[in-house]
Amino acid sequence: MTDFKERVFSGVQPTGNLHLGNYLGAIKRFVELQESRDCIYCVVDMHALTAQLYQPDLPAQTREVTAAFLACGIDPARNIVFNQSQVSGHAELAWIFNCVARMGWLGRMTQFKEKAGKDRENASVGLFAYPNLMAADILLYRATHVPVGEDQKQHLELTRDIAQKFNVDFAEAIAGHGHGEAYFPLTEPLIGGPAARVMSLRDGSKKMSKSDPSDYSRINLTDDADTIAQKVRKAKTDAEPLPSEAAGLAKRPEAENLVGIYAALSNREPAEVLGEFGGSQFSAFKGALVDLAVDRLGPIGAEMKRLQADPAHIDRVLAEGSERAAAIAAETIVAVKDIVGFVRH
Ligand code: AQP
Repeated sequence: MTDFKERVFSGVQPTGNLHLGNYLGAIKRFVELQESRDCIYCVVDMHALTAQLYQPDLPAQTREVTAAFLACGIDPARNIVFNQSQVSGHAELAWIFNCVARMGWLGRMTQFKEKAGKDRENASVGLFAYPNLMAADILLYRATHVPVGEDQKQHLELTRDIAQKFNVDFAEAIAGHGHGEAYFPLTEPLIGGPAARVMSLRDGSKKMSKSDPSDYSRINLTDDADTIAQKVRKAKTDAEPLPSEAAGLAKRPEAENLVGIYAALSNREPAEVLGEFGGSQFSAFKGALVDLAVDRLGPIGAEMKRLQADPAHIDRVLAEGSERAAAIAAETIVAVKDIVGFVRH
């Protein structure tokens, strides 16, 4: 099998309201991975159009996600930080993947079903084809690992299906152009930990989400200490005290969610958290969670605001990152055009 250089890629949509789920499920893990891997982190602005076409705040939201990356500790000198629309290879490869992926594959995507809702006829073609663009984002850099939240698992499986079909259907051309047995890696998702799926603070059966109409359902990265405290205190819970062991969280989604958030913020396992708080009432546990959340998120929110006050600096980071990303992307696009059979002049 072809050996691929280890490379991490992941993205976040600039659709506003960056929240604790985005941080614990994705950005915090991006920061950890930069210690050991070659990483590319992207603000996926083209994806942002799939849900709502005209977004006057898109530039500010793009800078907000970039500021969050930097404020959380991603170093743009060691990693590549850029916005998707500035590297044309994403759109070029996505078109080829539109022709690789099958309608049936995309029709099974649960995120499309959820986001399109009952009015499917009115959903944009972009929302339907979103997973193909996501596969292009990842495979343009022939990334081997993608840290994401649990909600993206199915899209990662589709990315592997696309890579596999491309490798098989073009096997002769791939070998003929000197790329060995496979041109694209079968990318591994990196999903895990106690916060792979952070749930809404108002309803333990729904994931915490940017688009939830209730601001009390999520903790935003820019919330101040008072707002965080209010949201945690109002978070839905049940009447029982916390159990002493993780098995006792079964069928208690709200308790499980708050314990998972505490564990992820303190870099511990839920069992250890319950070792400390088992038997406590929620009022006491919520107090400790407020202190921890304010301690961890306060500096991030403050640094985001500081960075956002200097948009020119953020734009320079994105411009430099886009140039470095484009250099890697160009190699893939040249190779893919050769493999597919487009005549180059
Ligand atoms: N609730 C969550 N728990 C853990 N991880 C999460 N992620 C999102 N929500 C949670 C992860 O954050 C990364 C960036 O997500 P995105 O920008 O692609 O947006 P999304 O997955 O569509 O989720 P949002 O933020 O909730 O937006 P909407 O409301 O539009 O659905 C991804 O790695 C994602 O897994």
